[in-house]
Amino acid sequence: MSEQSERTLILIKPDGVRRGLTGQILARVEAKGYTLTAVELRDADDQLLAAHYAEHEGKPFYAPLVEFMKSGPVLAAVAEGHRVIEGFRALAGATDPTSALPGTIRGDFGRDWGLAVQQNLVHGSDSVASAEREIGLWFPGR
Ligand code: DAT
Ligand code: MG
Repeated sequence: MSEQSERTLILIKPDGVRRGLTGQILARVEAKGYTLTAVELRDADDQLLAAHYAEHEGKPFYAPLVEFMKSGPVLAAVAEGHRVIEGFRALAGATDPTSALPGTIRGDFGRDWGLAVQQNLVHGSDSVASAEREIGLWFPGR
């Protein structure tokens, strides 16, 4: 019997790409046992980011967030496996990199730079509905 599959969208944000951490971050996803089924370096534009971050429109960190996400290439990936959505968010750690626990991606590699938006290295979908919506935005047709 094959495992019940679930998918999530992972983004390595421009800070992670700039700092040369893509390999180490993807290695953690693979070491945990999930399967990468798509990996692509992308330059995100306003239209894609507005759709991706629609839930945050109007918040004080929204404009800085979009500018940050356009500040360099983003590595977009799809990972698969039973409970991968919850599992990747556990690997990523808390949104605030200062309080993200050591052992997590944000806890080990991230810090607060005192900017208007947290630069916290990775994005991971937070529900099945978000994952399918976000995969459709970043990888149309997959
Ligand atoms: P997450 O990425 O953990 O799902 P989120 O969806 O609430 O967090 O927010 C999207 C991104 O916006 C987050 O990764 C970093 C930034 N952000 C969120 N809340 C913030 C805040 N209060 N101050 C600064 N940046 C924030
Ligand atoms: Mg989120």
